[in-house]
Amino acid sequence: MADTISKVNLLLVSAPHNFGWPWGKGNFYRGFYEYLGTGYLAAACEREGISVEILDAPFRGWGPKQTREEILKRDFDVVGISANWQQFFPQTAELLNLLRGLDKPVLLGGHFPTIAHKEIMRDFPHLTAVGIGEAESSLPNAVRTLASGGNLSDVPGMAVRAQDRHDQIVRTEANPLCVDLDNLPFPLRPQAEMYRTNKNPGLAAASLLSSRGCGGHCTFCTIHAFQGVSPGPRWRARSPENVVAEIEMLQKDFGFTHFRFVDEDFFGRCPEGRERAIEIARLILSRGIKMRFELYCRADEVDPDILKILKEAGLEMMYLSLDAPTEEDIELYGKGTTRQQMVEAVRWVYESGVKLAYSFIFWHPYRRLSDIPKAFSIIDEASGGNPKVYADMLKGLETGIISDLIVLTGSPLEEKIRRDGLLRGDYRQYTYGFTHTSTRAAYFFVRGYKRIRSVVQNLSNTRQRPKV
Ligand code: B12
Ligand code: SF4
Repeated sequence: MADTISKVNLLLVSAPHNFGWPWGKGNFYRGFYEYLGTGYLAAACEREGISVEILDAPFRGWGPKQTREEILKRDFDVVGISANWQQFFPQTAELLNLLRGLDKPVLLGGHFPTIAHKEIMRDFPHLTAVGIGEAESSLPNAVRTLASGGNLSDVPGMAVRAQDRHDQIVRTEANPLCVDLDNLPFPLRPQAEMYRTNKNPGLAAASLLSSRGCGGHCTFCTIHAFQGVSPGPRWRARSPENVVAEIEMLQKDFGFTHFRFVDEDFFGRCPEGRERAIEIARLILSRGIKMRFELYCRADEVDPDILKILKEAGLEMMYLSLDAPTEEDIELYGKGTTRQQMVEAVRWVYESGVKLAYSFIFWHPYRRLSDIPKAFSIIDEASGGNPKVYADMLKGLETGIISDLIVLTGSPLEEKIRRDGLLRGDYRQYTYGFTHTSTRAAYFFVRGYKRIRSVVQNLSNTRQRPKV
């Protein structure tokens, strides 16, 4: 058996991305954040004796056609495609269509395929299966089963066509969520050198995932639809020792000095989570590790004391998902954060000297034009009315005021907007109407501006793209 296993080759592909620029044909987005899903899966498969090659299409800037060509150049038994983002699903769909007729099993996985597995299996009849949820335990099992000519209907965590039920799409029970994250092997990083030497210094970072899941309940988010497929606690964390051991390995083996925590909820919305964050900082300091890092966080988790020790340990930038610019939006988005917490979080990060970044989800179907002036009031209040501080704080705004609500399949907001008769499109990509006609006009005006701006940015990015 061991011999058979050692001969199994899995090709893991990160599906191509394109932000949908109006003149972006053939201009595929080069993912600047290192994606860890394929690395974790590759490490789990290798531990089971399966040999794995990773193709990182977003970083290479490959579109669906080129990705297909690269896939066909390789020798493999099973191809697994990682397609987390609903926003990028059009490119995944194109790739899947181009792979019709491939005489090897094709698996798909990630956030969006987990949530929309029924529709995807229906629309792509040549797809062998969709992996459901986190797949460190199910993927090796599936690959081994396929390579030995077996059927996936007995493998946990798969959506398959049941041959004994007229190819009806059925989902096998998913394994429980992995709680002991320290037991997972560190993700493989065959592209580490490319990320480390990215010509844009802000992007030359290694991603780190120190926890999984989130204790929040934002109504635009799909984290609970994704994780709800497997039993287990919603937030799970690695120990500080395990996180710091990975940092040390990344420094020693690859020379990384810049890191980005990509946790959905670094602090876990609980006292143990905050204590863990402090312990990570203490360990970095006590071991004399010289590093810079950045992280995302909710406004209700910012604390000046934790900020202080994290900054000493190298925290360089904190990205606050403020999301809701008005009281009504806090309610609509289910943020569970008060306006006061947002104001304080912005002020504390700014005063700590850590670089402040934040975003709002401004456009949504229920927006009133009279909300526009309110959008900046949180920042105004955080600045204490000081025009220089206000101007400085505004620099942290990431596309902010002009960013749209993306209605994600499986999110609580999808249901509400559908009930209100405002949802357009289908499970792949939704748009929506507005309840106020004046908002509609303003939205299209801003969208026109945004398009022009993205074309300008696109042109300058094209010039600055790293050679890979
Ligand atoms: C890095 C990142 C990005 C990077 C992408 C970089 C890259 N090179 O690809 C960037 C910054 C571009 C990005 C952008 C966006 N992102 Co983002 N991003 C992430 C983030 C923080 C980390 C991804 C990661 O490394 N995860 C760690 C791995 C281990 O987890 P995983 O991907 O889930 O993988 C597991 C399973 O999914 C499964 N699996 C994965 N692949 C496969 C393949 C097979 C074959 C199988 C069987 C299983 C399987 O097994 C894996 C191991 O357990 C996640 C949050 C998170 N922590 O996951 C959000 C996340 C993926 N992003 C999200 C969103 C919403 C966005 C944006 C839409 C945000 C916005 N409003 O603009 C944009 C999309 C672009 C756009 N505007 O059109 C959502 C996805 C929601 C959805 N349903 O689509 C997430 C989940 C965050 C959230 N909770 O809302 N993002
Ligand atoms: S805090 Fe982030 S990950 Fe958590 S529910 Fe809200 S949007 Fe989703």
